[in-house]
Amino acid sequence: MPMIRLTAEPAAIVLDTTRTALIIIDMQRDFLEPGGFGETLGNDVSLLQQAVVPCQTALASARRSGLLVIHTREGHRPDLSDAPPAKIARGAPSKRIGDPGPMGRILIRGEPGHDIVADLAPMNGEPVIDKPGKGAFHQTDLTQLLRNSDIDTLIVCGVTTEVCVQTTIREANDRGYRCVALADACASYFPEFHRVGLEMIKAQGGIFGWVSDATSFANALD
Ligand code: C5J
Repeated sequence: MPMIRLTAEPAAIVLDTTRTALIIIDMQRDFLEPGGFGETLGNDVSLLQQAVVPCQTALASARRSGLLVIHTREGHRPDLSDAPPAKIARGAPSKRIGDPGPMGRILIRGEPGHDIVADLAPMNGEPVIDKPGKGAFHQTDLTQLLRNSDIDTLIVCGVTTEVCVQTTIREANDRGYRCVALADACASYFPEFHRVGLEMIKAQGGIFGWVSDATSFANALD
């Protein structure tokens, strides 16, 4: 069996690469580029750029090693029928979900802002999960997809650390998956939340997962 040992905290983890998937969360223009959802909420979107190269490192290694690679995108149907009114109404953004912006309608499927950034574009055959919520399991077919590929471990990266990355890891943990967050391949608009978000995952002996980094992941695979 193609077993590898990945350096991680709170302890190293042994993975079967045939049962491990890399899941890249919401590396979309709407979160990483000016004029999208992230900026309408008042965030400095440049802070998320630092996750791009580590995500590329993890992605290239996963592809070379034949791991299942899954991409996710947060967004809604054009008629907003899948968007909870409470989500649309929340906060005091400069533009709300569905409003027109420089990259098309904010957080709407099919609009330029909803696309994954060019540096991490999915390849043909890599599943892309469109999710209306923060967690990748909520109202998606991710469970079935993982079951069909006999996956037991998720390597998780993307944005933002304490929102969609952590929500997905919590959901996955409760469903019995082992999750490893790649610290440098995740990012937040709030550096402190990024740090503490990762601490939360690995505290108490790994209460809901492990934390590693993109280079360690690539070294373990290559
Ligand atoms: C947020 C996400 N932060 N992808 N979404 O609203 O983390």
